[in-house]
Amino acid sequence: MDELGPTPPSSEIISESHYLRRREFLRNAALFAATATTVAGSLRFLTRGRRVTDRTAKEPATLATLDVARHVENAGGEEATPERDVSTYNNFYEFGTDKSDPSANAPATLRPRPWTVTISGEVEKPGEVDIDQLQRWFPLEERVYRMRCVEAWSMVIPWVGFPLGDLLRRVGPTSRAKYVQLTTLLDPEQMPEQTGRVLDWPYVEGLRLDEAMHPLTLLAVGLYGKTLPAQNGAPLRLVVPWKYGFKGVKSIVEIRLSETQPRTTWNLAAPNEYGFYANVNPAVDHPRWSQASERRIGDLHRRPTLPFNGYGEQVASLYSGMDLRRLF
Ligand SMILES: Nc1nc2c(c(=O)[nH]1)N[C@H]1C(S)=C(S)[C@@H](COP(=O)(O)O)O[C@H]1N2
Ligand SMILES: [Mo]
Repeated sequence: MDELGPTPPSSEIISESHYLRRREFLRNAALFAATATTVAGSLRFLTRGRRVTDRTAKEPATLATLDVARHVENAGGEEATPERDVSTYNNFYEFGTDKSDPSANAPATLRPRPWTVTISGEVEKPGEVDIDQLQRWFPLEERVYRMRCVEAWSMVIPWVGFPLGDLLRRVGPTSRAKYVQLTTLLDPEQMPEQTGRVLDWPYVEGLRLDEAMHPLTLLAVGLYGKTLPAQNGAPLRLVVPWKYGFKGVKSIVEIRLSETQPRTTWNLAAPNEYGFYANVNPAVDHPRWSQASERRIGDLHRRPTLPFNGYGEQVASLYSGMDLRRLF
């Protein structure tokens, strides 16, 4: 939080992890041990003047420049949040619950190549595909989107990726397919906090099939014109710009189509706080804070939050006839 300049008033520093406080307290001993290890690691770094890694950890990959076929601006002309903030202020609990944990930890242990994505369930063509092959199936687009975290901060991010709908059309949903579930890697060696119980692992998210097919829904493989940094969910993550950020599941290994609504991590953890739909809605407060306004990272002042995060014209029709107050 400190790296971002002015510290917001403490009323704004609200975390999805608040509900976990008691569990975190119970885990304190374990956390303390983990911190001690990290500190020991940095000390070795300082004394030897170079990064010390264990045999399984890989040097952080240099992020390759991606060939982008077209550029779509979809953030109302607003300037993008600086790359440094996008890649150092993160939520990725598999690497720790502080905003600075993912960038400090993920590049050392997450190995985004080689990487296989499994496509399963109610599809005509199930199977496994290598991430590099998957990336070649579709022309990559740069999409500049607003991202609104449920914690009431937001950013503007230039993603690189392709529509999830293009992939779904390619594999062919069966007539029974009504939902899509996307699952993060489960591997405590690469994602050390999966040894703890801060959430039920692996992290899973889901969409209704029509939401998944919507042209705004993106599978991102990069940001700022380069391969995704580990901490942002390399090598493949979901971006649904009209929903709260927690829907944007990272480091995806499986995409499963189903007839019934899939379980989703935050909804399981705190069903009265995080819904399956989780559409950005300033009129429906989180039980513990207001969602009426937000702080754009880098701004001093809060701004009003827009219904559907400003994408209502494109997506509101998906929910016609449904009670929006219930779609939190
Ligand atoms: N696997 C996984 N995916 C995740 C999370 C997580 O903890 N684990 N955090 C979510 C939350 S709460 C947000 S706001 C976004 C943050 O994405 P960013 O760090 O790239 O900005 O990732 C989402 N995807
Ligand atoms: Mo979030």
